[in-house]
Amino acid sequence: MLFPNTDIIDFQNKINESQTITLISHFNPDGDTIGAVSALFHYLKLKNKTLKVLIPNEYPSFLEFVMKDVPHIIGSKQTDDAKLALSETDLIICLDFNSVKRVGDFLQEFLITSTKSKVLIDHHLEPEVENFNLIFSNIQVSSTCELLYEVLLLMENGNSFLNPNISESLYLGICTDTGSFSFSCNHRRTYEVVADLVDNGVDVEYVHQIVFNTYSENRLRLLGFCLSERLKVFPKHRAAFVYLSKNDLRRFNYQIGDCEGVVNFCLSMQGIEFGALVTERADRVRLSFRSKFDFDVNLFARKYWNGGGHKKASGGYSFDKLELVIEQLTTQIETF
Ligand SMILES: [Mn+2]
Repeated sequence: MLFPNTDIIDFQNKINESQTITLISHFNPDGDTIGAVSALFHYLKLKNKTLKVLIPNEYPSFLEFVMKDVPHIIGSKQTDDAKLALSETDLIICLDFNSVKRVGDFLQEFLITSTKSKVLIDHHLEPEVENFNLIFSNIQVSSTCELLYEVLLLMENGNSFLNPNISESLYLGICTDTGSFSFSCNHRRTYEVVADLVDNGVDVEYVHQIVFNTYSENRLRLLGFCLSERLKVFPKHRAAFVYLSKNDLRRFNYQIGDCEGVVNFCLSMQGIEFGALVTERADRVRLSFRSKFDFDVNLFARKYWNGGGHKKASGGYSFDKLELVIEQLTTQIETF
């Protein structure tokens, strides 16, 4: 069994004793955190709970198809509602993050100081045990959605709890967090879970079209620009990165999510094992890292870039100027 029975019973009791439950995703939401929030929303709706869904900032539009039936609060826009969702609730369930920092600067204070019971369901390394009352953490699974499936299945004593909404949401998290089944998916169990989801209403081709084939013209041209004008390759060091300035983003009328996946193109080159994307944002420079094989980008992001994540996918940030960040990253690559 993945988790002790006592934890499952504890979670069940927490849900039973709560009338209002708040679900919260991480900042800069991806398919896994949104899929998990949406799946759990549909599951708890069947239990007649009053649900509040808190998304710290806007999610990319390709995730709208699972959120359209999920009433939600965007924390960065509806700040008062967001605070209320964390204070006037009986239970808070955090999905797909390991640290309260991941809900963003504005919300983390309210999440920490909220006296309500907090449950974490997540697959990132080293969850902050001190900040949660109950934790379901496993780093072997493909995604939080796969983990959530296991937790709900245990809660239901192995009986099916899936309907098309829950299945589609869980599938969304698994297919995005594995890059369409190309990484973090070496376990047989992932495919057993997916088989069950397909049996219960997922149209794989439809989800794939919606999630992966919905580039705007600007997004596609931005990708072309990244690869032809902003790609630096270090063949000797088996590394490559793409950088984008605020001006570059403006030129292509950047929308949230438009840089999704750009970093993976670095790794699509033969002989390149470390890839990064450096983007200049309003208040900081953001970095995402990817690796093939053994280089641990979680450690790398923790050590140098105020961040972390997984061994093969991580992120961080810096308050230095873009030029300086590029210089620092170049030096790091050349010294490794
Ligand atoms: Mn995830």
